Amino acid sequence: MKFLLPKIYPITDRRLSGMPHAELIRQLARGGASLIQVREKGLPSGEFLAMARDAVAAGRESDVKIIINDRVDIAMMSGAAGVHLGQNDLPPEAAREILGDAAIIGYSTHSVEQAAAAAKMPIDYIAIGPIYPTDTKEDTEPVIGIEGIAAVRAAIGSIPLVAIGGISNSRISGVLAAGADSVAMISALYGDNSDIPSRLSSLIGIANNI
Ligand code: TZP
Ligand code: MG
Repeated sequence: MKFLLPKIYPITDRRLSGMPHAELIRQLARGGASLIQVREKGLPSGEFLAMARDAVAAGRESDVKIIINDRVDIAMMSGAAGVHLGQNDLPPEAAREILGDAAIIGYSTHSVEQAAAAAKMPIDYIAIGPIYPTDTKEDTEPVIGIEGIAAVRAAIGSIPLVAIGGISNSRISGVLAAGADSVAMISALYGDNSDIPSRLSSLIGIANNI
């Protein structure tokens, strides 16, 4: 069965939110999240594993699936629902061999060519980005814009597609209309000090009313 992506796919960020992943997951769950990616860069592996285990436990409290960014080993050892791989991580074929058929595997792409290649891999969704400029990730590839989403959709058929990078409230409808199934977000969720659950639930409302 094809994996169904939620229209809004939150990604955790300890720096921007000032909160541990597990606490952020509880808040995002209150706002209606059903799938959350835990993104952690540069921590020693043991500390990342401990945080990932806390994150998975927090997700279980509300039936939220947790996806671990980059690390197949941490995804496996924490009992996460899956992993989100980048172009320089373990290849999707290897991740599938390790995690098995039930795991959710996502794969980041940055061009139509990469997305077309990804469409032949054993993955559950393709991510494409950055769509717009973003300050959240350093050294991003060039932005591909709304036209890029449409070109990727044409190249990959009906595989679930996540758009990422610089997507704010007012850009959600254009991104979904161009062919994305889901919008992954970081700074739109934590960019100011407003209440995270109500922020997310209003973003989900925007995405569902298109
Ligand atoms: N990958 C491509 S752009 C990006 C990632 C992780 C950052 C997305 O964050 P934001 O704040 O939603 O632009
Ligand atoms: Mg990555």
